[in-house]
Amino acid sequence: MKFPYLNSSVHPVSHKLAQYTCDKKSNLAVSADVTTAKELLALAESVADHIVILKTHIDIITDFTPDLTEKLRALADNAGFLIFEDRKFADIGNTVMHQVRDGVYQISRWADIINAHLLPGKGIIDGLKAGCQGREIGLLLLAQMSSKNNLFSDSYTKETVRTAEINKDFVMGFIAQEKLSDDEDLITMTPGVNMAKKGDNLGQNYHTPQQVIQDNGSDIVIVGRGIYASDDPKSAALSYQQAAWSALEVRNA
Ligand code: 5BU
Repeated sequence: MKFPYLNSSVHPVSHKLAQYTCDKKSNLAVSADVTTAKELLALAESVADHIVILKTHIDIITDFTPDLTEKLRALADNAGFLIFEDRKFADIGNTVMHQVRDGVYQISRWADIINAHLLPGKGIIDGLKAGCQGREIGLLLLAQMSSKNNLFSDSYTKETVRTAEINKDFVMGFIAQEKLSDDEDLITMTPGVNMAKKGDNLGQNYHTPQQVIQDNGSDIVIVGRGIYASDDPKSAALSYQQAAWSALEVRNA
């Protein structure tokens, strides 16, 4: 199995992710886009055995208290998955430093992975790094998006890749629709994955785990509604886990 990213140069969060991936035979992230603390905890518990990442949008939780992220943190450590807060930071360094560290959510106290647009320039990386002092956190840069008619140009994507490659002390990889860098230390995670639908009516585009992992060379599939909106999220998570893992095995054969 080649997914491991276990070179010594790899980001410590990627290293941990690779260990979970190999132990659990899973390259699945669940996007837990539910809106109450109770639903989020119940979903996390039901899919815990099948995932290596739980992706949150903590600001859509209507009844947030720090107790929620404490419980998620404990569950993640016990069940062996990482927490990725999909906040998509996009401001100047000083502002994102506060946004990741302070406010209601205090993201850097509990998340393992965060992400950002490089649009404001390199200062966003430095600001987030400053706000994440004291805990091991990996940053994913948004190099491509799944949505229809998005404004990512090829040159913007290329510049994002280049910037990731020279900031590997904090940047662990990309959110993208395909593998973009030859640097094996950088990991690619792909949202917009669903085995039953081609898209939604608000601009989302879907691909299958096979297309994303086997054909496009990504490492991790991120699945939201395909799992949490199904009648049985646990068995849906198992199906996506098996599909994404077989695709990875075929790719690496
Ligand atoms: P879905 O229910 O599987 O469509 O949810 C996809 C999730 O991934 C959702 O939380 C989005 O905010 C997130 N996402 C995405 O869909 N596409 C992107 O390019 C990025 C994030 Br970046």
